[in-house]
Amino acid sequence: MFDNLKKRFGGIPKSDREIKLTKQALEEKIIESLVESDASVETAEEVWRRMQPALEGRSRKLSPGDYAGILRNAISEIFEVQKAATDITAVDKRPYIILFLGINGTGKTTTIAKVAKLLKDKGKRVVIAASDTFRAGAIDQISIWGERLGITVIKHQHGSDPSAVAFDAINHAVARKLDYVLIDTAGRMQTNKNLIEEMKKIRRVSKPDHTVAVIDAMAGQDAINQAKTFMEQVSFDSIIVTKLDTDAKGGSMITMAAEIKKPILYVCMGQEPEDIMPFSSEWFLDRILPQ
Ligand SMILES: Nc1nc2c(ncn2[C@@H]2O[C@H](COP(=O)(O)OP(=O)(O)O)[C@@H](O)[C@H]2O)c(=O)[nH]1
Ligand SMILES: [Mg+2]
Repeated sequence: MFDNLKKRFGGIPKSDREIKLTKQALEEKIIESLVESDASVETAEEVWRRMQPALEGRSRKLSPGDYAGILRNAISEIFEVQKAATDITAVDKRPYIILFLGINGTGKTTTIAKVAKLLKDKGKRVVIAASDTFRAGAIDQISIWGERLGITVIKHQHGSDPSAVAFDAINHAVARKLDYVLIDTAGRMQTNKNLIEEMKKIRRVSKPDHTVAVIDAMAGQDAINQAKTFMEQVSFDSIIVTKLDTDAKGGSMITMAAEIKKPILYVCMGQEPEDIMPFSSEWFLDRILPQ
């Protein structure tokens, strides 16, 4: 995981001798490492800019340890946005309604199964709204997860109004005093006006307590642009990043923090319900930086 970034960062000062790089050469190497690992140019420049106060006033010699520490602090600052993260597994309101948004195929449905299992394992009572009525097979897919996990899925027919499904699931939860309603939705391209309008309607009708954008780590820079466009149309509160078990390079996660400025709640690394874990920036930094 993130080997690309780690290798690049690790290769910057290969020895104490090499650390006598000119400032310009160091800048080039840092920015190149980040951009080659899917961070945006703006984010890479922000990391470099945040390194400046620590680099200024130092002698030209910098040990590899110093360099790693300065880089770590700069990226940590960008992840301060994590302080705003909500622990969605420990909330007071009941039912707590979570709406999941994202482009097609990013892993929304699988992520809902994972979050549902996480909640169930904590003793919470959950219902899922099969509000992806658009894609053929979507209702079956979420129903199979529901059966596997022992969680009720509220569904209507293929092609029916997704907002009505969400509405029914919420009523189901209220009547039975359930703890959570997780709303699955159809993947939509930010360019598809009808689907965006439909999304806004689901939001209006379901009045979610929390909206999660599910973003595929493999999508790189493109994923960030998608999320940004989403936010302009339908705002969201936090991010879940999927597919970290693939060869995602990791730079896009720094861009998410820097440019989307929403906390990453969980990361997913596989196709099974247990392949999810809470995100921590310390965990991430340990994986991308040389020790
Ligand atoms: N390797 C891997 N595959 C995932 C992960 N999350 C989802 N997938 C797969 O990605 C594909 C699309 O997932 P799905 O949940 O249907 O996406 P949706 O269209 O956003 O609902 C499926 O084949 C999932 O098994 C993950 O964390 N890692
Ligand atoms: Mg789906």
